[in-house]
Amino acid sequence: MTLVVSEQVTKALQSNSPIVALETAVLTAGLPRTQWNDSFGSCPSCIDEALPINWALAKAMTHAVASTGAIAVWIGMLRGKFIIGLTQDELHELAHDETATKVSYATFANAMRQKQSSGTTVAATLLGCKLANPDNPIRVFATGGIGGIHQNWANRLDVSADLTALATTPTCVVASGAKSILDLHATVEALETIGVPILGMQCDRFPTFIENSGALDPKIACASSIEELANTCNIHWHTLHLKSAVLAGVPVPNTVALDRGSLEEALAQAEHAWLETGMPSITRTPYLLEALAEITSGASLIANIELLCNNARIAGQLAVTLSG
Ligand code: PSU
Ligand code: MN
Repeated sequence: MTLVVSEQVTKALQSNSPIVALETAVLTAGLPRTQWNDSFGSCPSCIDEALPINWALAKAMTHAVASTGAIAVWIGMLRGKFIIGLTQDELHELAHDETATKVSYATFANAMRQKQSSGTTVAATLLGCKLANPDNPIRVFATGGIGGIHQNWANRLDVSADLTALATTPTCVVASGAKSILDLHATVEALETIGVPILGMQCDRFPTFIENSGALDPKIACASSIEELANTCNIHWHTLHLKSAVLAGVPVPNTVALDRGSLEEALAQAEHAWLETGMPSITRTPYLLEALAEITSGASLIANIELLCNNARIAGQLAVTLSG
């Protein structure tokens, strides 16, 4: 058996208890495995500075979900097993495994055959939400930012399989939009094409991950409360019987947001440097995230951590509302 659904998840789905899926690519490929370093600035209060940053974040997101009364369900691949509902020990092993990178739809089967351990992207985690129970999938999933259509797509087509998964999985993804390293207008257009409603949480511009959105960012519909978001989800899936995802866009908390546009030049340089490496496209996002942390002397890391914890909490509230 290479697919494992934990008993807790099976029971929670049967009893319609609130649960929130969490992706592990953010742990294996999105954040450092080193401890907090004071050169980054002061450590966000939601994480334990004595632990490796990615592991501290895993604990903090679990706590943020639990604080709402929902259950955190980590999804990932450990030694070739696709596990929906990793135990604390399994999650610890994955977060500390230096060989673990990220798997998405296209790389999953091969990595599984080779019994690798790997974090799952939004796409692969959405697959887990569906496989947990095809008749009654996990309905809420929290992450930092979704993948989408990369810039300069006319020269080199690079479209994340996250979009493929969002088109075919009836789960609400709670995320801070997508990184400005993507072509955000093209990404939002593609989400419209594949039938994914986007609702900004008390905002009407597509959130741009760790940056404040600006007037030129894509305009989206606004939800003023969790209840409004939950109602839209219910209508989308249960009245209209649509099978696509709903995307909830939560802006990065104001106190840690970076100024929109301030990263543009540095990102263009990092993008260019990545192209020169000749590495496969799956390494593009992790490479750019690492470069960003360096360029911003840690400010991007602080914003990333804070938004991940905030999104986990809001996803927990949504799960509680949907199950009520
Ligand atoms: N956004 C982040 N950090 C990340 C990712 C996105 O801020 O680590 C990851 C997510 O797991 C997302 C994936 O699903 O990158 C998209 O990768 P790709 O473009 O290779 O599909
Ligand atoms: Mn890609």
